[in-house]
Amino acid sequence: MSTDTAALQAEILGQIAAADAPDALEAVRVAAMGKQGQVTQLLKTLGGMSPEERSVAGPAFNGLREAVAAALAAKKAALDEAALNAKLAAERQDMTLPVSLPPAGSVHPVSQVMDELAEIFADLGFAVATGPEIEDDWHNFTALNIPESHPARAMHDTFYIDGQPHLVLRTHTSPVQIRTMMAQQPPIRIIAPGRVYRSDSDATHTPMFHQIEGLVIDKGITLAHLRWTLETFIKAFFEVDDVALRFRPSYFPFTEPSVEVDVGYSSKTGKPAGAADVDKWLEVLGSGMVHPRVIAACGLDPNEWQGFAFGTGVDRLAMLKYGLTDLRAFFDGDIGWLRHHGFSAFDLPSISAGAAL
Ligand code: 2NM
Repeated sequence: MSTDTAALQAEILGQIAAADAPDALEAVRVAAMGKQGQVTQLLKTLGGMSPEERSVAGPAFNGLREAVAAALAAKKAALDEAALNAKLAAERQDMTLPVSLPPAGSVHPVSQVMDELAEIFADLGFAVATGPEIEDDWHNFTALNIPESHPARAMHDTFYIDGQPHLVLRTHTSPVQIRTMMAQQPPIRIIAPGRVYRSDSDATHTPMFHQIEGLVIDKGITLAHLRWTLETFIKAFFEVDDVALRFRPSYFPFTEPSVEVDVGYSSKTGKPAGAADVDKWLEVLGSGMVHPRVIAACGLDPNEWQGFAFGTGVDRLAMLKYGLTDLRAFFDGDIGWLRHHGFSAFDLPSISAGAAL
């Protein structure tokens, strides 16, 4: 390398070292390696040299070009890293600082009502049971005395899993009761809350909705136990001391006898009421004595064990208790609706407040 080339390299590397910002470094790069840059111009002179001159100057000039390019790249990386570190330092937030605003989220009315129901039934000695939302047709239908030809099995009600005709989205939470009866010995006292699915969609039906069902299996269980349990539950849930109930004979394949329960309602208070104040009836529950065939299907002797079961819609209970009118709004995820109708996460139902017995 000639002294000229060595001097030029030292000069340019000095400029690179002195560049303390990306635009200063870019100016050095253009002055050295740009079209009119010193290194570029020097490389162009190779064309006019004799082969002997070029065999000496060529490697020297290329060495210069490589040294400058490497120094530029190293300096650029160092400046980029310094810039990133400065940005990160400026943006740093202390996540351990206490929040200055109250939490903005709220508990959905369906979740609130589910919690209230679990609380009420826990006080009556019921455990919460859960099960899969994708069920096989034996647990969802057959064990519940719903034979192959029953209309509830028809395609328009039930969502079937593609290519697996024995699997359905559960149409009720009753299969949880079946699984419980098969897994544990009586006495059984459970509630089964959860999502259920039916192919139905209009102003009062959504293809997914929430149910809660209850089951008691023991010796000597009668309709009187059913009646007391439902009356106690309705009073606790609606926070009233007196309630008129109307038990109407009905039909479900899985109960015999089957009973639909209407709650006496006072339009004046907008709440369930005692007989003297009732001016309309609302149907709120289906129930009955568990069919002996259902008990037998679960491997229990129906001559030894009896029980009652009931079921109701959680979404509908939430509408009645909290004066909500549009079922579809429940599942829109509209943050304004949630803010207005939601509940504080700290406002858990308890015996001393809210849904108390
Ligand atoms: C209802 C109405 C009546 C019910 C029955 C059972 C089981 F598994 F024990 F047979 N579970 N749920 C039942 C009875 C559900 O919902 C309207």
